[in-house]
Amino acid sequence: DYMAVSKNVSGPNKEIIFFFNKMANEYKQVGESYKYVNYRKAINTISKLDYPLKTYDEAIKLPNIGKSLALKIEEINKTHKLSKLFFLQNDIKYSTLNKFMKIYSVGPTIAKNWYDRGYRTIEDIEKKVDNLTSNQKLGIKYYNDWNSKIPREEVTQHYEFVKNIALKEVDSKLEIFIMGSYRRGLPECGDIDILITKKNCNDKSELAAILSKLISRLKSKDHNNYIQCSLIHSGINSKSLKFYGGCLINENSKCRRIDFLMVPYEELGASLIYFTGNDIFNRIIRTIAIKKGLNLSNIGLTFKKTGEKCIENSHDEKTIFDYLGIKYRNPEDRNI
Ligand code: DCP
Ligand code: MG
Ligand code: MN
Repeated sequence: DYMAVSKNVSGPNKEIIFFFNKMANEYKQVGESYKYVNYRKAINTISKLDYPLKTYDEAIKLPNIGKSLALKIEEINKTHKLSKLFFLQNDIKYSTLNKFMKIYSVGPTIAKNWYDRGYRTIEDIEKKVDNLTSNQKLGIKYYNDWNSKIPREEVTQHYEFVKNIALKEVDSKLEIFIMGSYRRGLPECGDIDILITKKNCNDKSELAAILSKLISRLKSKDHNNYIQCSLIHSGINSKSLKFYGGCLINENSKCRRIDFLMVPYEELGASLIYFTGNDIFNRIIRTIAIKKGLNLSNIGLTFKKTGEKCIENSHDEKTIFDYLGIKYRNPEDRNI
């Protein structure tokens, strides 16, 4: 099987999975993607076991588990703690970098530079950094809001709200999907991911105009300035048509991060796969494609050698799974 799924978060190894999840998230947060992926792969291995994993010797034999992770498994079983996690969470440098990287549009290089200049708090950054980009300023303004998870029910409200306006005020032939962690069925989401296409329309300039119109409707007073700020609005000259920003569903709510992706109808299938994720699932399915001499991207499936399309119109996901020779997987089973 190309990836039996980690449903066993309550299974016999839930404590190990709990700690490994925390480690993965720590590393993801500071941009150490190699370690992040290693932890996710280990979690995937461990969650498939139907017996409790106890010792180093048992653990080291498993796929995706090397010496360092096997040692940690034994430590968790013996002490019900993980010293490395405790260390990361209490290390001043590490936790400061982590804090800075939670500002939208701040990566490891900038965070480290600020740390080396002696800055330690968000207030330091606000007062002492004089070359903040406008996105970083928004990241600071909405620091708490954008670092809070959104309950699933609220994401549903946003989706219904946006869909209604798009269909009634922009174009009734639009197809609007809610993507990301929401489509994978998770109870809370980091942001709101919306995918839009127009049935049988592959004309990029028409799609760009539709996206601009939708965003301006959503910014308007008629809708209580639902969209409060813009981070990225990329148009016809860029690889993909997208808008990233902040939005407010009602006065009592927090400002939420929202990502719109507008795609040609022929790219819908590949876009659905890409934008559903999760990121690890995307890596796995792309690796499967590569092994078959194919290249899967968010725009479609192509032959690696010639770059030609494998499927003329790929507006559904199943066609792509079929072509790759793998069983279709429901979005809820893509939480790897
Ligand atoms: N994606 C990806 N690689 C990235 C970023 C995104 O493959 N570096 C894809 C997979 C993600 C999807 O886009 O699932 C949406 O991206 P998000 O960052 O919004 O992630 P999720 O919606 O999965 O999680 P969250 O609840 O944190 O938003
Ligand atoms: Mg998301
Ligand atoms: Mn997103």
